[in-house]
Amino acid sequence: AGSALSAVKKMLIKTFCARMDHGGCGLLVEVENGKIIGVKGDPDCSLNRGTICAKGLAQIERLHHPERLRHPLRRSGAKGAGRWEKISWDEALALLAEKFQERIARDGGKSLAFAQGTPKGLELYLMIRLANVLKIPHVVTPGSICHMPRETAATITCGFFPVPDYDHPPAAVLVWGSNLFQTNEEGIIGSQLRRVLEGGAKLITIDPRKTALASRADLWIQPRPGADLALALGMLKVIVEEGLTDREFVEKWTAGFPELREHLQGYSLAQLSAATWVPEEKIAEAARVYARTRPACLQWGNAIEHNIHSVQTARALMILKAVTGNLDSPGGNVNRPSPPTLRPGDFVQSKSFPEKREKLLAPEYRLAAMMGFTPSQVAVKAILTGKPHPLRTMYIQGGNPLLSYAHAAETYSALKKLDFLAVAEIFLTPTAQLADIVLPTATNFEFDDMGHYGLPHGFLLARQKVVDPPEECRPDVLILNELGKQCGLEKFFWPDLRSCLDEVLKPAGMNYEDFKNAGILKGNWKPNSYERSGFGTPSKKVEIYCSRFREWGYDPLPTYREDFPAPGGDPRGAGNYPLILTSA
Ligand SMILES: Nc1nc2c(c(=O)[nH]1)N[C@H]1C(S)=C(S)[C@@H](COP(=O)(O)OP(=O)(O)OC[C@H]3O[C@@H](n4cnc5c(=O)[nH]c(N)nc54)[C@H](O)[C@@H]3O)O[C@H]1N2
Ligand SMILES: Nc1nc2c(c(=O)[nH]1)N[C@H]1C(S)=C(S)[C@@H](COP(=O)(O)OP(=O)(O)OC[C@H]3O[C@@H](n4cnc5c(=O)[nH]c(N)nc54)[C@H](O)[C@@H]3O)O[C@H]1N2
Ligand SMILES: [Mo]
Repeated sequence: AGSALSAVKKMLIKTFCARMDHGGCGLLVEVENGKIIGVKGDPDCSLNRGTICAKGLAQIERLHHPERLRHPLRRSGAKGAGRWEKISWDEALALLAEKFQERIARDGGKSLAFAQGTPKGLELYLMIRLANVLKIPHVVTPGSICHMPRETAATITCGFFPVPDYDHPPAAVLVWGSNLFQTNEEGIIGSQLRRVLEGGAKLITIDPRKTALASRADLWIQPRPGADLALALGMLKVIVEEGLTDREFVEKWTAGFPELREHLQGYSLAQLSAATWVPEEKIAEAARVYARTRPACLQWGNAIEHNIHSVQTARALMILKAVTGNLDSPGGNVNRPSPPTLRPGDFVQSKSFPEKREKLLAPEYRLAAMMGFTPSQVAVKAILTGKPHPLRTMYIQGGNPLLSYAHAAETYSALKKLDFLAVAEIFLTPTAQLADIVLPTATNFEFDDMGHYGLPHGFLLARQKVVDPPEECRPDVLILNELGKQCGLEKFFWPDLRSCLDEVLKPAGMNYEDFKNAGILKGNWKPNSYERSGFGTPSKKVEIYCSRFREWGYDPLPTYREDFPAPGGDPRGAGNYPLILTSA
């Protein structure tokens, strides 16, 4: 038995999780004869300290799944009929490059769009780079319901995206529309929060659903779905009117507090309570606990972005952090600078395409335009109506719009109406089933990657390769790199993936080998950075009152209106529509 065992080649490789969310857990991956046989949390990783979630554990099953795509495919029957023929990579890439160039020759590429779902690593940035150097303005993402409302609201209000600081443990945590234990949203690991709670921090949870977090909360607030803005205004009203603000910070570092005070006088707590279904005393209690317990951190989640006034809700929560003195102070929500790698703007070659903003499909969506993406529904409507102009060719990577966009029937008609659709996937999803060609991708553990490039949480993780991908599966980044070269843009692309990774790491004075050894690369964080240079806004202060919003015709202060569309036109959903649907 001993000699048989020694013939088996076993290895334990350290890497980081990716792709089922924004990633972050350090992992120990056990490999035997080139196959992954075990995955566990890395006890030495400072982020997860050995924990791992269900998604992390399911990776082996996912990588070895019998239904995984293993060959490039071309449709051989009608669209969606499920008949395919295998083609070679050379054929697939040549066809794709030809379809891109055909569009560019016809209308400058106006009718060509790229699309991605949840970003997973470097591949979204490479997609934007390819689009920019081809001068294609449309990169379609679900950003309008994921992350972008919070990012724009935060950037406009204080100049950075604040992240929870669980390292200097907060004494209270306000979890607002986040299901962190199951989702590890934005690379913040649920077990980081759990450790803080085990250390005795108070917990307030705001969620219509009794989540695991809600069941252990000191105070669980169960609002009417979508009423978060009214609830935030109610808490602000109590904090301001009971004098629970951090006076020194408000005086020195905020602009527009007097306007806020006056604005809040326009609401009664009774009215906000009716709008939110939360009793007045509970709104007041949540406000008092959050404002009086220092430091307190706000763990916000995706739920606040799944409603019609997401940016204003995020603005109200930004103001909540600021007036209580929890913005950029240890144990609150802090400004973690990125490590000194190649800046995303440089990586995507934004200077190759300065006129992008004018060419966007929907420049009237100013905040989306500011972030440079096309909201998904704008693209769907352009395909269906030809307005403001048609989209005819689409390349989708790492996304399944048929399931993840609103209005599946409309999305289905749109995808079917395209002249040409290519989908890069690991499975033949409902979206991929509507494609003209399908490209089988390699995925995490199967190539060198870094995570999560471009996410503003202040660190970068070396997601090193563990095993070879199935023979014909290729990483998205390599597909895009190859497409760029086939479109005659060699000078913007690399001989191989390592050269690309090395270029990103160069400003940090290292290459990918050094990075693998380091594991984590952190930005140089110092608390209260505003004391040195002010906040990154025109006034150098936290802009409670936002004059840029006023100029653009948006509410300069977060404003709740009774006439926001609600189910059945009745905020209580009475009459014909007694139920409210919400999703997690
Ligand atoms: N009703 C409802 N709709 C929602 C949401 C909700 O909560 N409720 N959430 C919204 C949010 S926040 C988001 S971000 C979107 C997500 O929208 P999508 O990203 O479109 O949805 P996913 O199902 O995550 O699709 C990701 C796809 O990527 C594939 N994939 C995994 N790894 C790789 C890889 O390495 N390369 C490639 N090419 N493919 C890969 C997976 O097989 C999967 O099919 O959905 C949004 N839509
Ligand atoms: N298992 C798993 N993990 C994932 C993903 C996945 O698809 N599956 N997707 C990843 C992605 S792309 C994202 S963006 C994140 C999202 O992760 P999270 O930010 O945690 O968001 P959700 O889980 O969609 O919703 C969080 C909570 O909001 C509650 N909620 C619903 N409606 C409302 C409301 O109106 N107000 C309030 N206050 N709460 C409400 C829900 O009950 C839920 O418990 O997860 C990432 N991680
Ligand atoms: Mo998301």
